[in-house]
Amino acid sequence: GTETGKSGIAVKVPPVAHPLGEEASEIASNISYHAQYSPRFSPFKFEPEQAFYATAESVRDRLIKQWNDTYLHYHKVNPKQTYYLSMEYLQGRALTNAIGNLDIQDAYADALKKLGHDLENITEQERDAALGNGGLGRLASCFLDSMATLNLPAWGYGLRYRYGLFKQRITKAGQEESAENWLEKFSPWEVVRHDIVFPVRFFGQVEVHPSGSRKWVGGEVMQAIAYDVPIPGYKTKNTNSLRLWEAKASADDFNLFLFNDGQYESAAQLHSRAQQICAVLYPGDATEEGKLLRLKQQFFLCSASLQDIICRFKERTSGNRELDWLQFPTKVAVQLNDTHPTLAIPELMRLLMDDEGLGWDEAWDITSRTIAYTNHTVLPEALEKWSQPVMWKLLPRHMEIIQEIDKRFIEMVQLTNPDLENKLSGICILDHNPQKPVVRMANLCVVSSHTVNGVAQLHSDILKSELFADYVSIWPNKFQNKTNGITPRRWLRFCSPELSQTITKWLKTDKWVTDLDLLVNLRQFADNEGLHAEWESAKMANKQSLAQYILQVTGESIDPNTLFDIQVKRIHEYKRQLLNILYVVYRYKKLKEMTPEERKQTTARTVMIGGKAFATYTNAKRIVKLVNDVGSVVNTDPEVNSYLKVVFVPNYNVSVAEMLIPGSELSQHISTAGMEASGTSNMKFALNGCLIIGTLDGANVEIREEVGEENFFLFGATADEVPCLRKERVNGLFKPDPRFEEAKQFIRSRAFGSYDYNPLLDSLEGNSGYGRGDYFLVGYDFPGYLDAQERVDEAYKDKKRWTRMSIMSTAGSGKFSSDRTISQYAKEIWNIEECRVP
Ligand code: 4GP
Repeated sequence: GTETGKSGIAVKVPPVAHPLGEEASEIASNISYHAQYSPRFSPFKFEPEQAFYATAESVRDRLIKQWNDTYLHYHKVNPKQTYYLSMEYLQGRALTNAIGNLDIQDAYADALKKLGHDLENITEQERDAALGNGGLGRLASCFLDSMATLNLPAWGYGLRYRYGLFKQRITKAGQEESAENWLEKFSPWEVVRHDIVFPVRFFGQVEVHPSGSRKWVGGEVMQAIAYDVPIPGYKTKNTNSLRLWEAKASADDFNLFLFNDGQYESAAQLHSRAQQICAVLYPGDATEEGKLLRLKQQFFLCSASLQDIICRFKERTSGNRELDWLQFPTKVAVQLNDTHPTLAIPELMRLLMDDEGLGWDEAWDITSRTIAYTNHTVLPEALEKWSQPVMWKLLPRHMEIIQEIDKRFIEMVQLTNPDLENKLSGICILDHNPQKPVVRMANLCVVSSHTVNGVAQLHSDILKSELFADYVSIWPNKFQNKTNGITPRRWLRFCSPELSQTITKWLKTDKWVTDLDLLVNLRQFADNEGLHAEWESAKMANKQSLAQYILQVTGESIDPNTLFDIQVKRIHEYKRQLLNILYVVYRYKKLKEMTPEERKQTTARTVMIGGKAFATYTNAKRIVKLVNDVGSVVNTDPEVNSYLKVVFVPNYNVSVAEMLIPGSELSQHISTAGMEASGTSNMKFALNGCLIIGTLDGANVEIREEVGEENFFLFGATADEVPCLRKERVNGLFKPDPRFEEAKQFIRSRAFGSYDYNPLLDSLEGNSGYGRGDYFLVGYDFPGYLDAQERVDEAYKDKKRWTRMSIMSTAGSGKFSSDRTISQYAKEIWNIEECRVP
């Protein structure tokens, strides 16, 4: 073998043999093999990057065997299988996870050491697969991990975006975005399936045959080609698939004549249009541009996935002479991750009727028994509505089908629920508003799915009492709750090995990794000094690594003896990063007013805020800039900076989260009540022994119940108070707390540089130019938040008490394993069972 030394000159890699264990030496030779024979890089290079790819390929070799076995086993047993349709997956890095799930960490570490590398260092070479925006995408990835770990026959379907979520850089001007080219080199995890290709049509027209049957013809046809990513379960053979589609035009669509004529672009028109489809992840927030492209992406995912599902259904039941289509819902469950894949509904109807020759009633019965829908947000701007004219143009046959679904729904309501007659215009699917006729995707989902669920109890209650209230009287049993969860593998076992070891030692078992409820047994040691010492030392080690990381990416040195206070998530006004930074400003001002002696009595804090702002979301970008500007002043103020520091953590993503969360002590989940459907980072923080300051919103409610209210810093209006408070605010009936005014005034006085923050701060006034009159109730919640922050400071001064609270947080996090969530989906929505590979 050959390796490059520090000088960059090729050197001989020593032959691998003892004293490595058998497994480690086999691994080492496999890695060397890939470094030399997988033709990816020039030979004679074995720097960390090459070592990463070679290592990943060797891990993939192992996965492929069990992956194939899993496929064959499912094929043979032919169980009912779930297909999770999602436009987003935030997979992050895969190497640590794969090695950990295969339980070969030590052997890999040894093997790499022998080859002159360090496993940890190697894993950092991997680019994050960031094919999602935030919570919804990361949830999908946690779900995949649980499905495999629970040996469930369940696959994910998504799109293979060329560019994932943008990279964020912070400059003097604030956030700068650039393309995230995660496939710049290649992904060692994906396997292209050249034999899995389906045609997907756009545009065209509907042809009616004399028999009355209808067929969608013409338009343009793209090819969907499958790229599979293995999803290994933890310590099990079962390895599921995430199938990502990529679009391409077929060779016939290349016009050689035009090309030879020098018309290069026209020659390859369809090819370049195909490339656009999977070029970028849609930013997910409301923008006008790219609407048609986004719709194409959604349809592309739905059509390719359903053709594939149907194909598999036919293959697996081919023993039967005649296909019994009514068996379809007993073999297939399709879960829609929000409304983005709604077109799966009319597409399944179309495939069953137009291609398979079924009648409407049969097709409808099959479709509605197959599909279920999860709602992830009640924000009105996120509820998808597609223009009817655009839909008629792009998907004429689907629009006919949607029209028919709507017509039958209306007739059904008139017949069975005549009292809802006056509500019909709100609950039917097509909104015929002459100015802006649209298709309401959430309504289509509710009408067509057998089950609709929210993602935390409070959110599911709000769906039933508000957003979907009128449907509840039609279908009282259609609505469920499935409180979100997170995978304990990535979010504790692998990202915090020190704390994991401590937990395993005290519980005398590592079974908690797949049975997270076992964590409650930590409660009996909550006051044990021995555990306290180990707990504190594990947390301190994590804080030190985090400090190291912060120094490396921001140049700021932070003190691990201060309270590490973190808020990381997409920047959005409803998540109220502005409340956080306003309080920091207030705290800074008070520190300035204190005597040096008084300052010494305070709890020293390092406040870290991170997250990406959507590129055209002006206020979100202003918030990013404000955090950075406040940091520049506070961190360079010698009077104060040993008591308060403010760091903006750039380019927040899955691997940054894996660094931050283990080192956190306090984390902020402070959305306006009723607006955060669930939140999932709150679960990750709590699991890592981090205390939460938060509102009664989303899953916070359940976390507080589980960890105990004395271990949660609660503040703020409740969801049912919010509407009334908003009215009062707009009508000038609310008198803001002077401390809130003081904080805003301090920023308006340009204490943090010359940038004009007035437009941002005006959004917090009763009657602002923004027009929403502090819609997010920052002013109302400010005093309660201050009070909660004071309680945090007090608690932190008492180290014993804090450590106890930290242990209790972890101990109370069992419920938030995505294994629990997925088991509930499997039982209560999908009706699928474990299918373990022997
Ligand atoms: C998010 C919700 O905002 C978050 O509360 C929830 O935890 C997460 O889904 C998973 O259910 N929604 C989105 C989105 O990310 O794009 O709507």
